[in-house]
Amino acid sequence: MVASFNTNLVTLNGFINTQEHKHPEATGNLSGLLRSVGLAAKIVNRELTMAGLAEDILGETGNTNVQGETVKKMDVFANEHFIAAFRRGRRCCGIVSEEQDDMVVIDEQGAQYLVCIDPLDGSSNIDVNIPVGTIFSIYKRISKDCSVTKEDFLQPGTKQVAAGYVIYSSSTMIVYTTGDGVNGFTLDPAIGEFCLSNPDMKMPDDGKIISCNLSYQSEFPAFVQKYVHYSFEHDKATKRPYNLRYVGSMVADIHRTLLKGGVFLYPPTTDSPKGKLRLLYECNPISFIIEQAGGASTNGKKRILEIEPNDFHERTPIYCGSKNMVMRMMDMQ
Ligand code: P6P
Repeated sequence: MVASFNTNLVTLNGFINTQEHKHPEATGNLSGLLRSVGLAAKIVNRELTMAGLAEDILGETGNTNVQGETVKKMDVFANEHFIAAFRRGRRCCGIVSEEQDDMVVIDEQGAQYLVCIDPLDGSSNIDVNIPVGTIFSIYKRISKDCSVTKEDFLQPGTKQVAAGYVIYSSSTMIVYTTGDGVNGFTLDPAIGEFCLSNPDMKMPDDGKIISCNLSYQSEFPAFVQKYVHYSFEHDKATKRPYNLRYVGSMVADIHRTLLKGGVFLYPPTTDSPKGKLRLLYECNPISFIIEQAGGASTNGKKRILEIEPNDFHERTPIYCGSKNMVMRMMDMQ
């Protein structure tokens, strides 16, 4: 008998090419930008897997970022390598990064795309080997015949042309959408390729997991406290009590929610009255993914994607996940 081999390997670059060919008007520039994400993700992944052993890459830089948060050395490493990859790829005209106070203007004639990015979200968890992630959002510029402007970055999330995350965990994956569903690719380190492992990802309409930092429970809005209480009541018919799962690394919590269903909540707290998570490079890209996978994502009043941003680093409350669970929570307002 002739041995059969799995030859239908779909790599990230192959998938990007296939998606491009579905759109005759495509110029290939978005494809090039997505390939830059894949390259930078492999570079960051390599450094992270050695972080425990490499000289002087763990720990803190002694600096704080625009958020006033302690900057980890891996934050700086990831930020620099993603920005360098976008510059080398020559398809990007500007970047807003969690690690940069102001936007990075790239003088690339003809480049039509801009990127909002959290280069290494959850990096405070690196030293204890908890999964971390990169979150990215891609827009087309609206300004013309000039350098990229602040207004180019302050478009609502509905204008995103692509968004995704990299999760650096027991395996490293890229999950992204260009508005035509969500697909997940797992890095095969033996061949150095991200390979299609989770085609057409769909979030369950219901779930039994609530993901939230309950340390702040007493500070939550009344409807959220009511929902948390509802989650822990005993009722077999509605699969309650729900399980509480909270990693404290957004990409890890969102990835589990995408695969298993559930809700992820970061409500306003006393310390973060507008919520802790950032709109441009955390909540918008994650919300695009979640909606494309059939879930819901709101700030309690409107879809996250419909928020008109005013500032690069503005924050928002976020209630997202399985649509039936999010809707039930909103009905408690
Ligand atoms: P808390 C990590 O610092 C982060 O930005 C997200 O990845 C995560 O979801 C959240 O903050 C955790 O915040 O207040 O629960 O530690």
